[in-house]
Amino acid sequence: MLHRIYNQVPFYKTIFDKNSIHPQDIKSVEDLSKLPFTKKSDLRDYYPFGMFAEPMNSIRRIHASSGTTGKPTVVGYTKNDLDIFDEVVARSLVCGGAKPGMKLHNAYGYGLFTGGLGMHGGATKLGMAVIPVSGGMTDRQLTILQDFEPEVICCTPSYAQTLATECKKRGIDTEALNIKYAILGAEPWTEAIRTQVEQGLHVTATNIYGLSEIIGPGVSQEDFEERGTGSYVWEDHFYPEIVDRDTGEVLPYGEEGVLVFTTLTKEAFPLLRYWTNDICSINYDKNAKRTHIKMSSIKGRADDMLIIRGVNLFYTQVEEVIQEMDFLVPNYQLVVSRVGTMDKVKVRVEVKSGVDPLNEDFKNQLLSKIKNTIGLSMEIQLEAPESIPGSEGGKLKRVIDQRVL
Ligand code: DLL
Repeated sequence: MLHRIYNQVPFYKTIFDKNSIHPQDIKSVEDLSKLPFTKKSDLRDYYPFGMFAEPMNSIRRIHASSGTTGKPTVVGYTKNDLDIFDEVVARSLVCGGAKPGMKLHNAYGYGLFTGGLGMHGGATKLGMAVIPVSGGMTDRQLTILQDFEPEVICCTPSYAQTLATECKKRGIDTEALNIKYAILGAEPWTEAIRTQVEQGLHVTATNIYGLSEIIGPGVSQEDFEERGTGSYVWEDHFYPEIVDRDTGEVLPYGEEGVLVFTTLTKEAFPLLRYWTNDICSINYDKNAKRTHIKMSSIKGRADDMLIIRGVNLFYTQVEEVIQEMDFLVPNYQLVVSRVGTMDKVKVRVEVKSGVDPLNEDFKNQLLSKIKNTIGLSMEIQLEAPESIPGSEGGKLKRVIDQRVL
């Protein structure tokens, strides 16, 4: 693969030559650390197809992920890459509880986003009946959940929250639904949302992780019987490293840092040491069912980390505190603003039905819990149930940044 990359991707040839490294010098995965990282900005520089290692007549599909700024990142797949994609997603589905013969309600968006078609291909390979609902149109989603009786649903965790809330609002008895497993990913989420979704939809909910650049969904997946212990990385295809976000130094297992992947088998869009910007740790779990390494859930993206009065903050940390407050549901939003030179965070979070949002005691409880665990004072605004906008189908923006930077 290294020789192919060297000869067919000008970006990598330059990198190797500039660092006086030849593909022959990389004799093991450990030797990869001799190479510099590949970053999203490098991909942008070669927009749209300049990073492809195969000619267009070998490409069978193109996807793109829209970043927060500028042009999207474009990725391509050969026939063999699509087979690998199907394979890792099929594995992920099994890991999440799915079996051949079951129906998959696929509520990830179809289109340039890798979620919809990625899950679709893997489920087909596994022998499931795919219902390609795509995201949004919640009324129709609920009808299909009731009438088509799928056993498995996949969507973003925030959209699963929306579905749970809407079922409750409409008096749909979720215990009577056939749905058993929810495979949720594409954005960070914590145990708070797992509890809400599992109780709200009567499912076993697991985490699926991935990114377009590496393949799409199905880079790693949590096992339905080992929830909360991390997600298996399909490391026969994607070699993970955790590196220090400032120095780039490879960190030992168990330490938190930036997740970096090298694709080992991809043809059209191979990447060496791709800097995902996602923060987590990796480790082997000796008591696990499978032998692959596990990655912890993603705390957030390095570029989404807020620095508030010198304290680093990921929104998932607030979500974790919400989990401990039995009067709250994890429907929330962080509003960041600047007063003078001071950044301020307001937490808007919904109370459970029947709880008074004006209850000062509850407000103070949350305030001091956040102060004690995160080390920051935040403004708290408790809100009535169903008053904070949730996901309408895709990834949800939890942080509203009002600062003019
Ligand atoms: O979100 C692929 C995907 C689709 C994964 C469906 C899972 C399910 P992108 O649009 O390229 O691809 O976004 C990738 O989303 O770098 C993470 O920051 C975030 N992300 C994806 N899965 C998770 C997860 C798809 N389970 C970016 N937990 C990644 C936390 C996630 N963050």
